[in-house]
Amino acid sequence: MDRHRTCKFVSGSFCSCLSAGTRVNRSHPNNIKDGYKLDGTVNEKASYATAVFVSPFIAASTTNSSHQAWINAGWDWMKNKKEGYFSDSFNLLSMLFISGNWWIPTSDGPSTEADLAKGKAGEASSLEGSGYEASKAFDGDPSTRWASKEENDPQWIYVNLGKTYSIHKVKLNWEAAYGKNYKIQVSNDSGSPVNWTDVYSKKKGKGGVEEIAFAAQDARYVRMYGTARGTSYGYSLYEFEVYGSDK
Ligand SMILES: [Ca+2]
Repeated sequence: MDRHRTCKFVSGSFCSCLSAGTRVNRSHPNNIKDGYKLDGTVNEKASYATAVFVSPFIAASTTNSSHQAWINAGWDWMKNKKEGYFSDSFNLLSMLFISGNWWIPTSDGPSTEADLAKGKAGEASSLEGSGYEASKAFDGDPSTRWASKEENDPQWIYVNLGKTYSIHKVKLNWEAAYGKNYKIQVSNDSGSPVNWTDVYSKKKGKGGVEEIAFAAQDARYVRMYGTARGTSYGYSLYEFEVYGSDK
């Protein structure tokens, strides 16, 4: 058994014991005291059900769906428990874990990467007018923007990265005139791009800043292809950033 499976087995067995109601806890989270001996009995000095001890048990119970009633009781217990910042922090962490409010960290955060599109040449299907050129979405300046002609679908904007990169993320910083439905596409054509491959499709987007990660793609050109606008105006991007690495 590998370590992960062993941990799951041990915590699962232990929590089955807890939720079934043993002499020690009598099947209520409040009966878990602040100390155990290795034989499973409660330390003589233990007297207080503190979240530091209780909440990790509740979290560990999520290894098996047969613990559901116990988890529910534990959740209510945690929700109503008020101690000091130390115990409350344990509760909060366990509740975040149990409710699935966490993500697996990756090494491709924006702070470690440079925007490959910054300063590169852009093209767009249309402009709302002078001052809203495609290049304004690739100038690294959050106060300038590209805007397409109003009331028209579809509309697009692409950047020419100058050579082929392996890309895995784009970041769109929308103005109030955002794209509701759009695709992110890549092309490796030489010269003016004609052949596009979809790498991502957005439905019912809400604008703002959208970070879009996808499996690594070879790309010389990267395009936002909008098919439905979020407002009656056009499409407008303050910035359209592209992240990846050299091939
Ligand atoms: Ca800009």
